[in-house]
Amino acid sequence: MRRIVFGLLSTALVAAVGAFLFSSAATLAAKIPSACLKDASPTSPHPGMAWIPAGTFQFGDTVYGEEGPVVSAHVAGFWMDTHEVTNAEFAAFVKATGYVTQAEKPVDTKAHPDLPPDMQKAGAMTFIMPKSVEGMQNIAQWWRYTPGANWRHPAGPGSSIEGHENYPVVEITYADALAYAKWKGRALPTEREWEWAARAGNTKAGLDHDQPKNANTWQGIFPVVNSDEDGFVGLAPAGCYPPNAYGLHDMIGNVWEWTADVFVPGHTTQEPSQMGEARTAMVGKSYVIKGGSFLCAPNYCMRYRSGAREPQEADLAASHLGFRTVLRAPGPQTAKPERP
Ligand SMILES: [Ca+2]
Ligand SMILES: [Ca+2]
Repeated sequence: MRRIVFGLLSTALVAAVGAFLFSSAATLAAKIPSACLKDASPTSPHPGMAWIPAGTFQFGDTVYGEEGPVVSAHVAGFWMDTHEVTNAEFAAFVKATGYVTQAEKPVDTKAHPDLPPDMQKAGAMTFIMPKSVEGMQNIAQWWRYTPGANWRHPAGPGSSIEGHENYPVVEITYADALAYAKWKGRALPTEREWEWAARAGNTKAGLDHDQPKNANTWQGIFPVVNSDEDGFVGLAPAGCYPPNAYGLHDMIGNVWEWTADVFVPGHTTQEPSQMGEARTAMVGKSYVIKGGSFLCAPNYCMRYRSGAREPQEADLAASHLGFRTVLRAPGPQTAKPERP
């Protein structure tokens, strides 16, 4: 399966991240300390979550083929994390449960029998900023499968999350994100829920095509020139940019975010047949990821939009991909405080 990894990457990982990201940590920390995370919902009955009201909206966009057609969609109200899940939050989960992420374990060669030896080792995808590129078709010029890369060592052996407690956790597979969500008594958002939350009440499609000013994306010519106008050449701590109208930070940019939906190209007018909690991480499946990352640039991967989407192989972790959770529970008028 993973012999097609780079094929999938050409669509699933066209945004891209990096090793340089953590090597430049000192520079980033000097600019804005690892402390941007703020609780945007201090009075919420579900701490760290904001209420997303029910709504009907135009689901999808028209920039890339897989985003269309734009269809009408309805979602019920739900609670959503105001931030991408952080290293500190994921560490608490691991400490409590002893959970071991997929990137920390050898690859399942029964599921992926044709992998070259290096890709059979435990590891994950890391972004390496090249000095130059020959065309943009071969994404192996900036993406690399790195043995030893995982959430504790996002850029591979020698890298660390020490001092990055407020940064979004990365190198997380779909199963890892789902395990965390279940431990919290929550779920991963459906694509519809995620997109509606990112719209923050705007029911129209296609009104957010411009590169956002208040989000961590890539300014300059990807992947060789990053002018750093938004303050971060790499990942930012969660919550450094203003929240949207629903109180959600970094829905657009910073890290891509897993959703619960199996990826199929394009939208249909039917609700996905596999909607709901019964879905599990299926080997060989790709899931929809949303929001773009700090590697999305105007010249490549204009996916810093609410309607943008990409497939991501379920069991392949990457350094530009994280997640946040949702809670399907009564709204703020009737909600009871969550038990600690
Ligand atoms: Ca940036
Ligand atoms: Ca994000």
